[in-house]
Amino acid sequence: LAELTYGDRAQLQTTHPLAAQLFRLMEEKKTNLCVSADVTGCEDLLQLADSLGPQMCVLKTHVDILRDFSPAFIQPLKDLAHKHNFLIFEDRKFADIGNTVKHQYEGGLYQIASWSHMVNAHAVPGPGVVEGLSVVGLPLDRGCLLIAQMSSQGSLATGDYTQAVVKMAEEHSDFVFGFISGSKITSKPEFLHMTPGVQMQSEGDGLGQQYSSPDDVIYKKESDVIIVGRGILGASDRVKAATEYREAGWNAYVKRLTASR
Ligand code: UP6
Repeated sequence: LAELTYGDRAQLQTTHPLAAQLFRLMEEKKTNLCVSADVTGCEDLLQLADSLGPQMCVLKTHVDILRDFSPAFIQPLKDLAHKHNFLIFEDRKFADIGNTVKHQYEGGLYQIASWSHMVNAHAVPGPGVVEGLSVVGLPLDRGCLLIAQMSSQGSLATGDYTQAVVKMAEEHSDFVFGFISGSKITSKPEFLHMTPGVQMQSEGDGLGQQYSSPDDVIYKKESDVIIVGRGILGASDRVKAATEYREAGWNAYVKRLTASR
């Protein structure tokens, strides 16, 4: 069966506008790179978003590691997402009862729902976590990824758990549009797979992280998006490194399409 392009999948995705937008922008911009902007200062993050913006489809944040977060940081970040045509993904990994995640998503210091196009959640609490988030996110046309597998050594998210996450996603496909996973875990083409733990130089970080190459992740494991943090952030020339990851990810995608034809 010939593999569908990101553009084909944008057209198939008729129920989730944000997912369709992401597939479309990946096709147009020719990138399946998500940069994990794990820096601890707002200025550094904005600088990163501006300089690497042209290379990526998604910018992933951990706002709670910013030492100088203030609400004034959000508008410039949104402006950069618009300028460079990327989506913002706050990697919050929600994991509480529906009523609590609703507050964590909408309120508090960070007001995540007001600026992050997409968020993610653990399925551990059961479907209430998705339902709580979607009360806030659906009216804003936001989207959610469920964490079905993790890149860290000894992760408990495997086997039957992963399968149960797929089922939960399918039952909430108005809001959930994909997965954090190491590989493709559903054949339904409207779902997107994003994979962290990607680096070309290293095999791990001594704290349980395990790395695979862009080619392994996109070509062999048939995921859709590579998430790269320290592979880019740790390079002496971050723009050059991001360009290399972008090309490696895209070439692996083209190779997968070609192999299926
Ligand atoms: N992340 C993982 N593995 C997962 C889920 N999320 O590494 O299973 C996140 C981390 C970090 C990024 O929180 O922000 O992806 C990976 O960064 P790195 O490329 O520097 O290892």
